[in-house]
Amino acid sequence: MGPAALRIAGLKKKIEIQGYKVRDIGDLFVPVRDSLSQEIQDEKFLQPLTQICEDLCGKTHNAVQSGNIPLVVGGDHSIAIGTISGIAKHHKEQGGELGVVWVDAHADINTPDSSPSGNIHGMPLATLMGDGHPELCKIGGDGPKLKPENVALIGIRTIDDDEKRVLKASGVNYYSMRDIDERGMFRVMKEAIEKVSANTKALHVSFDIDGIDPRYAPGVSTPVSGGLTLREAHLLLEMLYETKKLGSLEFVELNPYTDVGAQSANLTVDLILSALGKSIV
Ligand code: Z70
Ligand code: MN
Ligand code: MN
Ligand code: MN
Repeated sequence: MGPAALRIAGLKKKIEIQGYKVRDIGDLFVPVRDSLSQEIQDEKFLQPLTQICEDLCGKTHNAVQSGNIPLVVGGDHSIAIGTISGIAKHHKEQGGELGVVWVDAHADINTPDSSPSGNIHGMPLATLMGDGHPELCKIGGDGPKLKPENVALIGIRTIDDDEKRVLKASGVNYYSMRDIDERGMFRVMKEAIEKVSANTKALHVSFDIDGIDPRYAPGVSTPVSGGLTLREAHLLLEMLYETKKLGSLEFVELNPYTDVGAQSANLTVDLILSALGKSIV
């Protein structure tokens, strides 16, 4: 329902006003969840998610290869496996590396071994770095799609016990809500951008709407209090745009069913515009 809510909120028109040519290639084919067999449900939808991510990987690869900026909207954060695999494949072909800023309340760095839930939306970051279900790790070609030093995780505030160990051992740059409290978003983002830009040709933002505080964005499936303010989220995206290296975007986990009116959908559209260069003055 997330993409539909963003279309209704005027996403395409508002990006066009910002000066871009926009092509909406429609929804990916995603089977109706509750129509799937018990076996597939017990496997946490691994098989349909693999198909969806393979499809998406081809589409983002195509988009970046032809010089376009893919904007992927979801949908749960499992889709980042498809989105980023396609983009990273392109940069690998060009002999370059991809940097990623991952905004989230969660770290999304569980492995099948560390995960208490088994949910794949808790594993995309580890999967993209090569530690995950083999069928997901090989999407877009064998081998890791991201190097930990090229990743910055921002806004985290709820991490599973085993996942903490995985995060610390991973080498990913991470900035918790406490870091943002202490240092402010401006300084955190300056450092994060320095880190993920150092060895990379292009940047991607993977923005989980639950990274924002639920008082601004209630329309998510797993609200966690103590998140980013509206202004912090905009500043983060404005700073990313100003790098002139932001080549792809992804906004996930918008859930219109839990939204208050269209508050979170409208906010998501505004955030996308900041990432595409909209400024106050
Ligand atoms: C928990 C798990 C999660 C949402 C990521 C939560 C994961 N760490 N939830 N994004 N919405 O199950 O792995
Ligand atoms: Mn997430
Ligand atoms: Mn290519
Ligand atoms: Mn999350």
